Amino acid sequence: PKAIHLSDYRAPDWLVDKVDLDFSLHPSQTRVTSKLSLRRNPAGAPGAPVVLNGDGLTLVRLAIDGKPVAGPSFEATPDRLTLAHPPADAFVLEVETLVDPTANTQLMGLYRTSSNYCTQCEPEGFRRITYYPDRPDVLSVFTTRVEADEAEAPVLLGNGNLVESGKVDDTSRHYAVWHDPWPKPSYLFALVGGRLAKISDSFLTRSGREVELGIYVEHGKEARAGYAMDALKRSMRWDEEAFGREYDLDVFNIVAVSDFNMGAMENKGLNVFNDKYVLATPETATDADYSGIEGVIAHEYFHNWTGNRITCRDWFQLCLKEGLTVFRDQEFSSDERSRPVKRIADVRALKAAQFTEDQGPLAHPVRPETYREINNFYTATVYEKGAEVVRMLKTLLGEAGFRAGMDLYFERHDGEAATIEDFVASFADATGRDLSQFALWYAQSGTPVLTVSGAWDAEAGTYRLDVAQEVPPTPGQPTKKPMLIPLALGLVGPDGRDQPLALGNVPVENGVVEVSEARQSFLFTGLDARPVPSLNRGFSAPVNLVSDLTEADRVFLAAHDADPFNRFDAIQRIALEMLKTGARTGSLPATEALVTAARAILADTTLDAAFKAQALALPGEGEVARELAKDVDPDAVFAARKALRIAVGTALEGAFATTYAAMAATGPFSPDASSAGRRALRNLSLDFLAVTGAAEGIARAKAQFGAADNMTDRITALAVLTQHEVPEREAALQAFYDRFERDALVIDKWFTLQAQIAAPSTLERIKDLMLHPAFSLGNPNRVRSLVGAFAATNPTQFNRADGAGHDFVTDVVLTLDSKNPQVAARLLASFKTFRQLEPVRRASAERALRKVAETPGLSPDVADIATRALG
Ligand code: B3K
Ligand code: ZN
Repeated sequence: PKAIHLSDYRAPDWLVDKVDLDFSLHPSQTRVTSKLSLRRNPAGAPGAPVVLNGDGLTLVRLAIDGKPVAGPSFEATPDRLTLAHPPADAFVLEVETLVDPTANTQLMGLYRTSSNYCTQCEPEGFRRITYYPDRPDVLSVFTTRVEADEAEAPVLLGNGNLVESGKVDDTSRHYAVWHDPWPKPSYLFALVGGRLAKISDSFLTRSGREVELGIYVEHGKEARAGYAMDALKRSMRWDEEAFGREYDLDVFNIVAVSDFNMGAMENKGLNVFNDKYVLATPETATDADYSGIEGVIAHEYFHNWTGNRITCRDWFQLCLKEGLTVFRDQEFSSDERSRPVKRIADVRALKAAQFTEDQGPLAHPVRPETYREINNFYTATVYEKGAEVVRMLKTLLGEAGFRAGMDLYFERHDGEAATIEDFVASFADATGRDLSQFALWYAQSGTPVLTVSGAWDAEAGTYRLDVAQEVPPTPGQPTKKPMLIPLALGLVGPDGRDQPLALGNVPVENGVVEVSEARQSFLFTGLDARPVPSLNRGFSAPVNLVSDLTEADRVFLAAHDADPFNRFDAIQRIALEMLKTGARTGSLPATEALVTAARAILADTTLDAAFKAQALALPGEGEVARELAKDVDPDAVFAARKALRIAVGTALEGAFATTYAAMAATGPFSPDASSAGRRALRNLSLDFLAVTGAAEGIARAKAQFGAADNMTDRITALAVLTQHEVPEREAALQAFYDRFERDALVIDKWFTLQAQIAAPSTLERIKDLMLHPAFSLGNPNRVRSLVGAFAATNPTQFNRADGAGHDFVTDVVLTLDSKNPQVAARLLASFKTFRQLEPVRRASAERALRKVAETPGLSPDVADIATRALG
């Protein structure tokens, strides 16, 4: 496919004032009739033809202003409908198409899942349903009639409010008519039909509007949707309080389906969810699942304002809705749970996914300027880095300035399809601040490196911080300009307390200095003792920080820093340096510093359990590899990490045993953050206590596995057992399977644990599991749990030196590509770090990628990833 460039954007030539859709649902021949009220756009090209997008469509009938049209006045291909000479500047075009939802394995457009009907239209799926100007800047008022056999689909849902429903005379069919008064682009269209159970609730908005809430699930799963409903109501309240945003329809429905390409979709008034992000009970869902559900429910709900009421002008602006909405869901979860712990978890995820993306061949700006396949740009950069950019705006403008900017953005652009320029201008205009340098965060890819060193002048009582910034070259961007980087910091005195922060005797507001030049010095005054700088507090900017802090400074910060994020970061950095040395040289350096810091954190009664669990979880193999950056041998990384875990586990055995006992549950299960934190710390202790594989640790894990009353405790015990080559492993895996075999979402966890075993036998095990009746290549959750988890989280086996891991994954990609190109492309993107590997493994990855790239008939999705990865 050819490249699309942001600079080529043109306003649409035709607008759609309203659209009336009629669906007659049928398993293989669904009839779609659409009536478009088309009007020439005064801002479009004069005299332009009507060109509507299609994708694999079969045209049945065409009429203009009620009169059938034939012959040369139009041209219809599966991918396009063209009226070269439209009759007038406004007319009604009626189009009838036939689609086959059962044959739709891409899960884009109208498809079937567990024999129900559902749709996914973002970004370009609506064109697989009917001919339409399928672009986000064409907003229209949709009315949708859905008709189906009543026995096959007793539930019929659409966007907006239900206006009418009934039986179709003398037939077994019935219908429902839904009307959405809010103009929207086609990507927000949805319909659902099927046999579904409903849980109901209601929400009273702050202005007194009663909203009917429904969550639809497969029959028998109603009891599992309660937590999602609770999260929805809390989200609705929070958006009113934190952003002044109220819900705007009489109904809000969520449908959980088991076949879905991503997490969920924010269709207006009718969110469709991967059931993984809806269904939870203590027996089947982990604490991570609960927080994932809360986060995704909130995210999709928040899109109602940031995404739906204000949408994107074009797909280059994707971060306008995604980065902003991720920021909003992060803030929600921070308010509902522990803010520092949420921040730590978010930064861990950012580094694991986005920093690696930025460092490899798939790096792109938060707002890309060119793409071949937009589906490949729903990335950690657009989402997570996009959220970081919004967070930095808030840091720079302060709470009040940020809120004023958001308010102005909503006021100016409600009902519009907006751009990043519109967004940034709202903040600039609301606060009077020039944000032109800041806007580079949207345009320049790559993670800035901030190199910092300090100079203490005892006589003057000053501390000079010299800062240099550099953004490394990335694909298409060899050189960069200096960025505006909000650097939150503190100067920690010998007593562990923050010393006053003043530049030239002027106090630094909010503890944030602004780095804006390539090289810059900050002279802090009025100090009585040499401070230890605590830099980039709260991870105020998404940068790689290189500082001259010593290991001793870090032990000090880990114990005393007033900023919890940096206490976490200090101990992680101590561990990371040890792991890097261990991986490079084959032997670990002295580990006392880490043991000392870890012991102090474990013993600190002022810290909550969730924080301790985060601080003591050693950096992952992926993070070590990313820090090493080149010639990475995953086996050496694994060995170093294993050795360090053993060193810490052995040195702190007593403390971990005490913690394990102290963190035992005191009452019935509750998914709240503090109970989850206790479980996390207890399970971390369990892992360290078993790390040598000695009998006592294994026995403890086995006992916990058998006795657990919740999935978190059960699955972590199983995870501990699977890491060790012990007889208890296979027995526990079998017991787990027998217990949960009817529950696909739980069996996904079973697939993942086995895919993560760092042993040469894993590849064969995965190939066997692909033949297991519980596995299906057609279901994205299954593919991600088994093959995706292998490629993304088992670096030693995916990158086997003999190349078998690489070949296996690319074979799966090629098989999957003809069924579901989006999921195939996502899987192939796990090669994004291959250039950092040592030469043998790098060559094997490159060979595997080339084989993909040279395969004829690839989807645009897979072809795009293969080409860019090889770049
Ligand atoms: N907006 C959807 C993502 C659609 C992805 C299409 N490939 C979910 C979300 O971010 O809320
Ligand atoms: Zn989103």
